[in-house]
Amino acid sequence: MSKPLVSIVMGSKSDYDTMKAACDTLDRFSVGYDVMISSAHRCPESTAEHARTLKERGFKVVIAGAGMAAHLPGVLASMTTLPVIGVPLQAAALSGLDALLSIVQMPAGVPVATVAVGKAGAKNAAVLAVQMLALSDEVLADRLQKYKQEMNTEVSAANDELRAKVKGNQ
Ligand code: RP5
Repeated sequence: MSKPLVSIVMGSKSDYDTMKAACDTLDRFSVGYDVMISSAHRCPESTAEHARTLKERGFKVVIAGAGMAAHLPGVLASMTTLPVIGVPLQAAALSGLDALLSIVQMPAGVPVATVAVGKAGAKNAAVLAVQMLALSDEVLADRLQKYKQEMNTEVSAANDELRAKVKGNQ
């Protein structure tokens, strides 16, 4: 595993079940990461300290997951020049729509690359981070190519299986 290049931050321990998909995906690509809980609302000072020192500690990309009034990705983006990928999480009453709107609607000049709500988003955040890192890493670029090929093969096998099982297809 390489030194940590991706900082994964989430607002609460209740977010980990979903954000684990980002950790697992980075593991699959053998990309080093650091994972932590830090809340923009409940511990703003340490969140700011983390954001301001990301670059000097060697991180290249940030993945931030949060639910409800999900300010964490935007707050981190406001204090670093590293790219920040925001993962809206399903929490409480509004099933993630609240977090999605909060994360995606950043004001001009402070982007957060917002992915899908929930586990698909957490996984895609990791794949997107790998794609960013692969711009200057041929080994990672090769791994991404193989990953796409594997997805292609899986869909093709599922298609063959379905077509063999369902009578209507001749
Ligand atoms: C957000 O509030 C967290 O990201 C979490 O998704 C949500 C609820 O947090 P808990 O009350 O479960 O700690 O800050």
